[in-house]
Formats: sequence, structure tokens, C-alpha cells
Amino acid sequence: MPYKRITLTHFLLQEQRRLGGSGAFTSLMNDILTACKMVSHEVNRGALVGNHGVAGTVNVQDEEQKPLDVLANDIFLHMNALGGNYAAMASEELEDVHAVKGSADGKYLLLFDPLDGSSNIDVNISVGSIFSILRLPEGADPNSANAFLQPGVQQVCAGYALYGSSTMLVLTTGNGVNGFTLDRDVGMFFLTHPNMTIPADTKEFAINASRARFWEAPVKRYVDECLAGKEGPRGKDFNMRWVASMVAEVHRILIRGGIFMYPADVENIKKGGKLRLMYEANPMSFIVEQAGGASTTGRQRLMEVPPTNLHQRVPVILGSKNEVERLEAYHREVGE
Ligand code: AHM
Ligand code: MG
Repeated sequence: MPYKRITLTHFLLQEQRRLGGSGAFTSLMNDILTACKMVSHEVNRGALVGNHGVAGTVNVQDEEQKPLDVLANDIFLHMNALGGNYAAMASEELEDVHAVKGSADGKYLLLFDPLDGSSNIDVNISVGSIFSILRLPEGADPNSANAFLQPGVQQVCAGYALYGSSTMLVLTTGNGVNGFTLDRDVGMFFLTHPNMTIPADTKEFAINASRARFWEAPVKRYVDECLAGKEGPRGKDFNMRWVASMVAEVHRILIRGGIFMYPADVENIKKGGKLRLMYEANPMSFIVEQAGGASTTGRQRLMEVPPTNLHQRVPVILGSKNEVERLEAYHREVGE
């Protein structure tokens, strides 16, 4: 019965009772989900209110910003400052840490990518928001990037909102992964996907194949073996997908398995990789591991990578455990 579903707010209250928390966590999560509802609304209105096209500005990564990148960033900064739970925030769209005024008691740090995959906005393909929550270390200055430079294993919560054919919010607090769907008429997220798990095996891979000429040997070997299908060493046919929206790729993997790769290649390694460690790779890795999958750089468990910079880039290989481990083994074999 649809009306017997529980809301995300009730789910958070249950978690809070289980963990014996003070309520701060429920309150800060409520701010995030309000921000996601607002961004969802703006994504939906699209070209009707001038949300398509370019903003005419570039961000810290030297990428052209879309109006929705800027708007989603402003929404996240505003909504998440209201509750006074965060000591500071950091965003893909901002070079430096964003101080939260008047929240001397804030015990948490929020990192986010307000609109990931934004090259997809104008063509009406799914985009999403990604967030990661850390504790403010004892005695740390929240307005210094150093407070944020904690490895992914220290995240207390991570999640994403997917603005797809329906809007979903998927989240983990280190106790499994749960998915909630936005009922637009009611204005609330309802639990629709409890205990999401990633099958260990898969026949589906995702990689931007236009970069094949730059790939390292282990990645080339892995993809070649998938492409060889039934007649090749894997003895089975594989399917391929590439949405160019990491949120949509991770969501597909949570629903039906798969492996997603944005690995190091001879070109992108000059910058450390393509995807950003702190607000893309780490939160997605936390979710994937909590759903029984694996996440690696190819050479190291991703959530153990020591961060040195807020906007650090990192190679990412994540998804169905047996496939991720296979590709890790291919890296070890060539000693790379
Ligand atoms: P963005 O944060 O600028 O949107 O970039 C991240 C996105 C990911 O969502 C996606 O996996 C990747 O970039 C797509 O890259 P490519 O353009 O090489 O296909
Ligand atoms: Mg991004």
C-alpha cells in the first residue's frame, strides 16, 4: 500500500533512535533533502525559466558553468547554513572553504557537488547532486581546508539525489544503503528501495571509450576481454553503457549491477585523474561499499586515499565486487 510507506524524515528519526543521537543529524539531513527538492524543481523547469545554456562563468576547475550549476550551488549553500549544524562547507563550484556564519556549534562539515553531470542538462539527460558529511575534528579550524582533508573511511554519511525520470535520494550512514523517491504532489521522499545491494557479478560495464587510446594496459585488457564476449576469455557477452553522469551510472549499478570506470590514463593522470576525490569519488565509494560492491583507484581502496587538496582528482573503478577485484588484479599483475 503506497500510503503505508515511510518518509525519509521518519526513516532518519528511526536511525537517530537506533544510534541514540541528539537530533542534529536528522536536522542536517533535512536541510540537504530540502536543498535537493529545490534543485529537482529547478532542473524540472529547465528552459522554461532560462535554466539551460551557459552561465558565462568558469569554476575553480576551469570548467564552463551552467546556470543550474550556479543556482544549485547557491541553493545548497543557503539551505544547509540555516540549521546551524555545519561548521563549514566545500563545493565543486567554490575554490575555497565556505564559512558558515553564526554556527559556532556546528560539529559537521559538508562537501558537495551541487549538480554532477551538468554537461547533460541541455539535452535533458539525468543529472544529480552528490554529498559527503564529515565530523569537524576536535580543535580544527573549520575555515581551513585542512579540516576537510580526511580519507573517505571517515565519512559519517554520503548520498546523492538523482534528477531522472523520477527524483530519488539514496543515502548511507554506514549501515547499508536506502533509496527514497520524491512524491512531487506530497513534496516528500518516501522509502521505495530499502537495503539496496549490488550483485557481485555483472555483464555490464561503463567507460568513456573515446579515451581508449590513452588507457593503461590493465584497463585495455579488461575492456578487450569484455568486448570479446562469449568467444573470449570471459566466456560471456557484455553490454556497455555510458551516460556521462556519474550519479546515473552509480544508480544503475545499485539497481542491477555493473562496473563503472573513469580510470587513470596517460592523459588525465597529469591532473591525478578525472573525477574529484572529496565530493564525487569518496561519497560514491561509501555508498557502493555499503551496498556490497567495491571501489578502487586500481591500485588502492579508494576510501583510503589520503587527501591533500579539496579539489584533488582520482582514478575511479567501482561497482560489482568480482569485476572490480578482477581489474585490481590486472593492475597488480603488471606491477602498475
Ligand atoms: P562534472 O562534475 O563537471 O559534471 O564532471 C563529472 C562527470 C561525471 O558525472 C561523469 O562520469 C564524467 O564527468 C563524464 O565525463 P566525460 O565527459 O569524459 O564522459
Ligand atoms: Mg561533478
